[in-house]
Amino acid sequence: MSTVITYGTFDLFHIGHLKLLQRLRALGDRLVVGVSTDEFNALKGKKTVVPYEHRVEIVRSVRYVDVAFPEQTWEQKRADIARERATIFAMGDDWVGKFDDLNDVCEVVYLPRTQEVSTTEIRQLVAAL
Ligand code: C2G
Repeated sequence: MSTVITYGTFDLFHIGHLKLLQRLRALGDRLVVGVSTDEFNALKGKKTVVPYEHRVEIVRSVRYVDVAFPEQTWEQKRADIARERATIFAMGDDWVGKFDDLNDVCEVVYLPRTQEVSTTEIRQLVAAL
């Protein structure tokens, strides 16, 4: 049983998020996802539109996701990896290199982002309506 673990805000859930989760699930038998809480996003300096409770429920409902849990700190990843017995930590490649320090406890993988879509672009398009 190989568990893949990833993290994200998943604000205004879009095809880029879906394609990432789909590809991550294909790397193992199980996919667990840490969804950034509103408080943690404030810490990241990231403004969100959709509240955490909705974002985590949407991620939890995606067919590729087995478990979704709150991401509240940068430091919780090692404990999460141990708890979930994750063998692969994976993110989109906008994070390439940022989590290589985890490679003593699991494989670290960065997958290409889906081009032409982002939460920021969606916000700009909606604002221009
Ligand atoms: N992503 C993607 N393609 C896009 C947009 C996002 O593959 N067009 C990926 C990102 O690379 C990331 C995941 O989808 O792996 C979630 O993206 P965000 O919600 O923007 O996540 P972020 O706010 O970067 O949070 O501790 C890690 C952080 O919590 C990551």
